[in-house]
Amino acid sequence: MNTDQAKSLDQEMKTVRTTTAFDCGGRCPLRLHVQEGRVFRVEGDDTAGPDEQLRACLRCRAFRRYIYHPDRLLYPMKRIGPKGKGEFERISWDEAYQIIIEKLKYCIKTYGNSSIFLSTGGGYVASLHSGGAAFARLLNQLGGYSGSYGNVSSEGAVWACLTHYGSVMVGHSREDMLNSKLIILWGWDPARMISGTNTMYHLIKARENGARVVSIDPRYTDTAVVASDEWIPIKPGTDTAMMIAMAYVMIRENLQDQAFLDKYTIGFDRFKAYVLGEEDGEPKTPAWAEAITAVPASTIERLAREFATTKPACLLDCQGPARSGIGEQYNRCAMTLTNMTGNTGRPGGSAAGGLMGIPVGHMFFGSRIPAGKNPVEAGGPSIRGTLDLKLRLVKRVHTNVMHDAMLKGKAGGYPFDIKFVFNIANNHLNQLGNANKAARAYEQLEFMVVNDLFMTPTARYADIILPVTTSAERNDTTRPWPSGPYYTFMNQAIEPLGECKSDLDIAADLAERMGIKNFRPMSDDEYLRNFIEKNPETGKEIPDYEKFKAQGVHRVKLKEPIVAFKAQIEDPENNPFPTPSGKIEIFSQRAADIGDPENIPPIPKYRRVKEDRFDPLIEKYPLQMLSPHPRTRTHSTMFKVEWLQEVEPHRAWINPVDAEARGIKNGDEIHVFNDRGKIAIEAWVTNRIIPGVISVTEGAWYDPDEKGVDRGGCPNTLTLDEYSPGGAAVLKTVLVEAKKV
Ligand SMILES: Nc1nc2c(c(=O)[nH]1)N[C@H]1C(S)=C(S)[C@@H](COP(=O)(O)OP(=O)(O)OC[C@H]3O[C@@H](n4cnc5c(=O)[nH]c(N)nc54)[C@H](O)[C@@H]3O)O[C@H]1N2
Ligand SMILES: Nc1nc2c(c(=O)[nH]1)N[C@H]1C(S)=C(S)[C@@H](COP(=O)(O)OP(=O)(O)OC[C@H]3O[C@@H](n4cnc5c(=O)[nH]c(N)nc54)[C@H](O)[C@@H]3O)O[C@H]1N2
Ligand SMILES: [Mo]
Repeated sequence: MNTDQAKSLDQEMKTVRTTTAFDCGGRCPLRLHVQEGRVFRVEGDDTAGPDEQLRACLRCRAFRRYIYHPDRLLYPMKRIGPKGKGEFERISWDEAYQIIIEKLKYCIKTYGNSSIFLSTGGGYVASLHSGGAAFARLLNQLGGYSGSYGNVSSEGAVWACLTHYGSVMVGHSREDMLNSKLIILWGWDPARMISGTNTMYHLIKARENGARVVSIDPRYTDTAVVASDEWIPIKPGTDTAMMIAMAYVMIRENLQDQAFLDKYTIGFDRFKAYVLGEEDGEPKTPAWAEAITAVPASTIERLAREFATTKPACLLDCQGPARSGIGEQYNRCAMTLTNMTGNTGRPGGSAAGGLMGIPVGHMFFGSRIPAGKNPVEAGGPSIRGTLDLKLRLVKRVHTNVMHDAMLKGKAGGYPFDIKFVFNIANNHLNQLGNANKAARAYEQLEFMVVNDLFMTPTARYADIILPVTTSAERNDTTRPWPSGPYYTFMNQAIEPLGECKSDLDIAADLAERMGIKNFRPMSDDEYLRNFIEKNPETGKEIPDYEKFKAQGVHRVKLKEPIVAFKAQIEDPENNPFPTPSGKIEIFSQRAADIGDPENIPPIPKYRRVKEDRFDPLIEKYPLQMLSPHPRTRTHSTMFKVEWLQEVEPHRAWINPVDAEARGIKNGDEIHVFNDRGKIAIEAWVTNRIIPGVISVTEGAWYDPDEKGVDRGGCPNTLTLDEYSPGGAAVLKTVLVEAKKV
């Protein structure tokens, strides 16, 4: 290339600062290099030195392959074959809108507004173009809609945190790990699942700084491989037993921080009575826990002593193990241990609770489009401060049973009969429990619209599919999960591909055609400027909108690391905990008032549940199945990107003991099955998982063959569509068997 050519090339090229808005917990500042209207290269953050760099992971680095994937949907489509077969034909936007509006009006008139179900998801989490809020706004102006309750990620942890602390802001900013001497990662694998873009950087620094890092997980996780000093394998669903036995050791050896407990908590005596066996005649000794957890009693004793005597120490539980039969108790027990060791509210410590949120710009997370009030939900019971899930489900269905509700409606005890579904930014057939039942539910629906970028397993059941843009094709703002602390600006890099539109564009088009005035009163830029400048938090934090837009990222300068409940601990008189007692509630009267002590114990407890390792069903289905989040995708998003498929093929982790007993060799095709379904998948025989447990990452696309075998290997073909007493989606408590094909 001669100099002139290079120069002209240079002039045509531009670099656009943006990020993705996938629901992976991170937000990576990206530079999209664009030439002649096409992104030709993706680079990561160059706006800070190593301590502050927000380093993009493999998924964002493959963003170009996602934007230009040959399977991207580029035009509106109408189903022409049987549901689920994926036979569609291209139609115009006009025709698509006309069909949708006709059907919407018909369903509202014939069955009422409650027959319209709006299902949103984690496909896109940003301020302006998030489809959930745009469609809620549209439907509210048309008389309302039915919806679901229960965050599929974290409802168990949310319930536990509200019970225990009265707040979900239980996190420390990540650099506070550097103040720790002992870090216990209890069911948390941040090297694989992003939980704040630079979390691993700070964890590794903390270890270099002398902290001992322990991973407790049925799998030898990626984090354990690269950053842990010790791996303690444990049977799934039994963490509460180990935590309670650690409490037993601390109490017997008088290692608990009694002054902390006396000053800041209520109900420790009730918990102590349970732990010592005074309540039920069963002392919760390490030997008792060993029989449940398969963790040696000596290990439990050692860790209990270490945790109680190493200060400060942080226990980081998460949401994965809580996405289970009685998952909220895992987070409650973890919080109780951090209280017993006096680590709550202290630098280098932790409050536990699994949510890890910090109060910087959390109001800014997700959509800022005002949705308005939903007339269908008017007149419901007051749910303020309630821990009673039943009250929250008077006007809604729990997320993980929405497909059951579609099948059974009011006759099945649900609040409405669903006829028409808007599925926006989710792949729920694939991602909620019991995919075969979900397929049956979508098959019998009267009508379904899916907005997506790809022909997902859910989209195959749609009547109309509307094609959506990527974040490279529009302007928006976002922030990472509550770990931050920073905001990112997504500058539009390219024109929308094909005829793609954003969900907000689509909702606005429908609104206009249905005679709704002033649906989108501002331009995108005015909206974004308003969000930033008028928001009480961001308004203070981001002084200059134009500068933020140009830089693509705004870091919030913290004087010191954020420590959850620091104020409550330093000055309790002036800063009570937001619980009814003003203290940390190891005993919760609100939980007791629900009147179901077996399922909703007012103190944290170990509890047996259906399909746990002691369920007699284990005779028939002897393996517990885990379904961790994929390193190479965000759930099912990016599934099609070949680069990412190459990084980590979809395989079931199985221990050599279990493999040998079944004649399974590494690389064999196996079937994993139970009464709900059967998946076909390649076996990976590895000591990185304990015997009795099999692991299949979530997000692989459901793909049933004519015999009903899911050739895509989607773990939700096997999971339960149920929820725990605290509202956790029961996705990790499931028994299966595996056999060589
Ligand atoms: N790369 C990537 N990052 C992501 C996501 C993604 O899809 N891809 N998704 C994002 C979202 S929406 C969420 S909610 C979070 C999810 O984050 P998590 O909920 O933390 O993730 P999981 O992978 O479900 O589970 C974490 C770990 O728990 C372990 N585990 C499972 N059951 C048990 C148990 O009973 N006991 C113990 N001790 N450990 C257990 C698993 O082996 C796994 O290593 O991740 C976010 N980050
Ligand atoms: N077995 C098992 N299942 C699980 C979990 C588990 O641990 N185990 N974890 C659960 C958790 S924590 C979560 S959060 C859920 C996530 O479940 P979902 O919310 O269903 O997430 P995705 O599978 O990523 O599906 C998002 C879809 O949105 C599309 N999309 C992306 N951007 C846009 C946009 O701007 N507009 C529209 N309309 N669509 C867009 C993507 O192409 C994709 O098809 O999965 C849950 N499922
Ligand atoms: Mo999630």
